[in-house]
Amino acid sequence: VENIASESDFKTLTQWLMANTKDLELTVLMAQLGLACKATSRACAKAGIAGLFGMYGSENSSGDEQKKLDVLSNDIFVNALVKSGSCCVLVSEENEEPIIVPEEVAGRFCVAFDPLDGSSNIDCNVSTGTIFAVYEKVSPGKLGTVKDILRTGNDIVAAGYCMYGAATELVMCFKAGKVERFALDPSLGEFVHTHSNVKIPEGGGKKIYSCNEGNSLNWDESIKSSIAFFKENKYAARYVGSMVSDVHRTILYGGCFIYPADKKSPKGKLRVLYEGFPMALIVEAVGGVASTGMFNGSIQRMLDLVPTDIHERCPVILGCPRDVEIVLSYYKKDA
Ligand code: P6P
Repeated sequence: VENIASESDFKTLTQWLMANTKDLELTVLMAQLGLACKATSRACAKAGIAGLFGMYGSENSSGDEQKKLDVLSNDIFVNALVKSGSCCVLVSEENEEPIIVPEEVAGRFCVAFDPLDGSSNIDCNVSTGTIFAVYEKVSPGKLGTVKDILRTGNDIVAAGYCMYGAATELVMCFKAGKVERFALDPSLGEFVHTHSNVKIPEGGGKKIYSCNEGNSLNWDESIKSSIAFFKENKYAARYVGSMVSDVHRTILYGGCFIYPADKKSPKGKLRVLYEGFPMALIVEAVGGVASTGMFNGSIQRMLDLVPTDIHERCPVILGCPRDVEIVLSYYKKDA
């Protein structure tokens, strides 16, 4: 898909949203998410100068040591989303409990987000990202409840991620919509629309597998056989350790990204609401496949899960159909 922006003719995220969303509250919500991504990109870029590297000195919901940038990015997103007037429930990786937005400033949407996913990479300047998924509340009245967000991934109305890399790129889609790519022009302070209707390479693209092989002793036999197959078939191994970066490369180049359940983490490591689901919506929209592999006794399409806890984990096997089907074939054979 060719780049649709040029120095003399470009469309900003706000212009694109106004032209493509008829729902004002959703337009404002997505514009506020874009603003928070810009502010987070700026914080990451100046962290070395502003003394924002290093630990904050507390733990998050997963018991992970919080970095200063984890806390700052989370505050940026929570403030931007509450101020949007479009949200009623917020779920963040950084907050143990859901944030129920006060009725007087509440709106129709529920947002699950990881404000700075892969932040363990930030102090050595390796790319990180923000991941988000948006639901529309279903409970009556203006006050949201956690039930409005503990729902199947099929109810998600919009999802996306922002990658803080050499360029800051925002990739998003509305349910059943096309995947759109925007690149931040820092000199304009605007996300510029660069690609529309992004698709994973036809035929599966580059032979790349992406996983943390440090966990291989704990893997089940199906995953071990799958990775052995990729090695025997001359696949390249690529693993950044930031889900946004590994998924962005998978979407654009092809291949697959795998974070399976294993003996140490029987439900996998990645979170359903703000890692698995948003990435699954995007991957399916670009023509890929997003599965949990064998999970709770059956091979599940990721978006069909119904989480019961806001920080629930799930195994992630996503990418081009060619490679995900190889992994699922081993699960079917070993079942
Ligand atoms: P590991 C980052 O902590 C993260 O949540 C994802 O961004 C990434 O894909 C994964 O965990 C990396 O986990 O165990 O390989 O360090």
